[in-house]
Amino acid sequence: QHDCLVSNITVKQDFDRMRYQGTWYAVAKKDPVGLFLLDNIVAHFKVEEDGTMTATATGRVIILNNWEMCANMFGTFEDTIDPAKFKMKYWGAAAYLQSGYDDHWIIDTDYDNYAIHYSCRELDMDGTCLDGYSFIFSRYREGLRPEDQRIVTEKKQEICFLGKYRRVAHTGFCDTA
Ligand code: FEN
Repeated sequence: QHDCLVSNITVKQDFDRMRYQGTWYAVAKKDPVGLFLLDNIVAHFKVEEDGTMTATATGRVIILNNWEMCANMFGTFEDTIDPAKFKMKYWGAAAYLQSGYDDHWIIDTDYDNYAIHYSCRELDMDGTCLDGYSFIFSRYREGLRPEDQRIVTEKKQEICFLGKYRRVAHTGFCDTA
């Protein structure tokens, strides 16, 4: 269970995309290699009429010449045989934002308070994750309840990212943009 093999990581059983809809505030993140969102990260998940899950995300970025911007990102999710494992195609509203195609796994959620997201971009030769990212989401921008923190810490260990997270500040920077 704690061998750090990506193939052994367990995800939310019977993931219900309908209950996952709505706003999620990133309260902590583990960054991947390369360009990413800095802070003030808020995601909105939606299930379209055809059943497809989509999401938008905003977050602060610093582009060339130290320009602070709010990045508006879009994602569409492709289903896999596991209801909690998706492939996410993502792109930015602005041309300078990188686009990509990532795994998007929901490790755990209670739908009403917390969610643990995981994405491994590159597998190491031993089957562990060489480059990946993860978000801890909360329904409340103030953060997680103490009782959820315990679960989250346990899951961070399971995905072998414990100690690699940074708190995500919410200063209101992207609230009007
Ligand atoms: C997620 C929630 C569901 C929707 C989406 C999510 C993922 C977002 C990603 C964002 C990547 C941002 C990048 C920024 C960038 C999981 C939160 C979509 C994966 C790549 C810069 C910074 C500086 C610069 C140019 C670009 O490109 N940032 O000069």
